[in-house]
This record gives sequence, structure tokens and C-alpha cells, in this order.
Amino acid sequence: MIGRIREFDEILKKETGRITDSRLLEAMEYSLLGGGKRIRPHLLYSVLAGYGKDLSLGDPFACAIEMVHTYSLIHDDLPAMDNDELRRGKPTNHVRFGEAAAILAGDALLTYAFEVCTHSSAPAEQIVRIVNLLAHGAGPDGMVLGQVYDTLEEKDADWAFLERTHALKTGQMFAVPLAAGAVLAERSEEEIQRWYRLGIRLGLAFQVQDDLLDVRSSAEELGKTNSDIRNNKTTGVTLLGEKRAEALMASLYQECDDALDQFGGFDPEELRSLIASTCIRSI
Ligand code: GRG
Repeated sequence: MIGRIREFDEILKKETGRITDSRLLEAMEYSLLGGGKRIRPHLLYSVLAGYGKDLSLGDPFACAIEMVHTYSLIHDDLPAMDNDELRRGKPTNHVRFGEAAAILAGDALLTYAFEVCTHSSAPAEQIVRIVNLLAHGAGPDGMVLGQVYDTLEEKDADWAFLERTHALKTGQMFAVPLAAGAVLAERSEEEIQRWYRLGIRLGLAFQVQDDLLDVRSSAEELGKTNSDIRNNKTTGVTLLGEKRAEALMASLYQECDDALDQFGGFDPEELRSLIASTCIRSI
């Protein structure tokens, strides 16, 4: 499993290798390759592993989800959004290539992700289901809506508002790989939905931990700048304080860990350790 994540750049390159324009490809691969924790692909592969499925079944979808995630980071870093200059340990895409090229690299990653899904040899109905999950999770009722809420700069944001924002902005891209793994493992619709809900809760735990790390670590340690503090953003930590945010993260983590035992025919070992390292992490 770890091997598949270690080889993930090569798996991605097999897909990006089909892109013809070298300048566009350079801007896409600059953000896509050689960085990132690959949590979302790892989630998908862990579900497949737990159900005893061939991991290569997940390759096109793991690539597609990482492409959508990378596009969201490129666009999120733009001057019109969070205006960040450091991401994945290097200058952000627009700092390196200019704004127009960064917008287009993001657009290209988002669009190409859906083409990559169709490179799968899975049954057509599984591909359509996963394309639907990914499009819904990324789109106007998913991650983009989360970003809309995020940019509203609600002065009176309470935890309910923040939780809704995080569920959309961060949770959806955790829910999609878990549910996609369940689709490929031919699980029931009820079970796919349960994986989806678990992903939303895990995304929330991840985000609260991210907020904690933002106030406790340097940009150098995190490999990204902390625009939340600069932009005076309300976060789990500014709203709840460090102690309550920590307690919330611990209880979300426990909830996710407990949920793993409720999937029949599933060996939770791999996913359990991924969830632990996702929630209890230092970068
Ligand atoms: C729709 C225009 C438009 C932009 C989308 C939703 C969005 C903008 C951006 C989301 C980016 C973001 C900062 C989300 C919060 C979740 C989060 C902490 C992402 C970072 O994920 P990691 O830590 O990153 O997994 P790596 O680099 O390791 O993959």
C-alpha cells in the first residue's frame, strides 16, 4: 500500500504524459507532482485494500481526485482568493507561472480529471457513479460552495457555519475517495453512503487539526503560508480556542475510528492507521 503511494507520481505521470502542450503540462505537473501528502488517493486505496480488491483498479480515480484537489489548491492560492505564496514547499503556481497560466493549469487539471476517469477499465456503471460523486463533491453543491462560504468573511460565523463550510470545502474531497472505493468494491448503495458520511466527518477532523497546526507551526514546517491569520479568517481555533478545538478533533477522530468496525467484510487495518496519521499529524 505504502508502495503504491510512493509510486503515485509515476501513476500520475502515465496520465499527464498524454497532454500535448509542454508549457501547460509544465504548469500542471509543477503543482501535481513531487509534493502533497496524497491522503485522498491513500483513502481510496485503503478502502480497496480493506475489501481485498486489486489496488490498480483505483488508479484512474485516485489520479482524478488528486487532480481536482490540486486544482482547488492552485485556485485557492490565487491573489483573488487567499493570496498565498508558498504551497507544497515551493512558490505557488501563480508566483511561478503568473496568474493566467495558474488559472488555466487549474482549469486543465479539473477538466482532465474527468477524462482520466474514463480511462478506467471498470464497468461503465461504476465509472458513471464515480464521475457523478466527484462532480457533485467538487461542484456547486460541494467544494465550490464551501469556497463561496469561505470567501463570505462572515463576521458572526459560529461553529455551525464553520462546520458546514468545512464539510463542503474539505470534507467532500475526503468523502469522494472513500465512496469511490466502495463503488469499485461493489458495495451496496447504503454502504457507499455510509462511507461518504464517514469521509465528511474525517474531513472535518482533518480541518480542525489543520487549523491547530496553522497556529502551532511555521510556514517552513508546513510547506505553505498561513493566510488564515493574515486574512483574519475565523477558524476552528479562533472560534473555539486551542483546548476545545483539540478536544473536538479528538472526539471526531474517535468517531471515525469507531465507524471503521461497522463495515461488514472489511479489514480496517490500513485505513485505521491512515486515519490516525491524518488526524494526529505534525504537517
Ligand atoms: C472553486 C475557485 C475554486 C477554488 C476551490 C475549495 C478550494 C478552492 C480550495 C480548497 C483548498 C483548501 C485550502 C482546502 C482546505 C482543505 C485543506 C487543508 C487542504 C490541504 O490539503 P492537504 O493538507 O494538502 O492534504 P496536500 O498538499 O498535502 O495535498
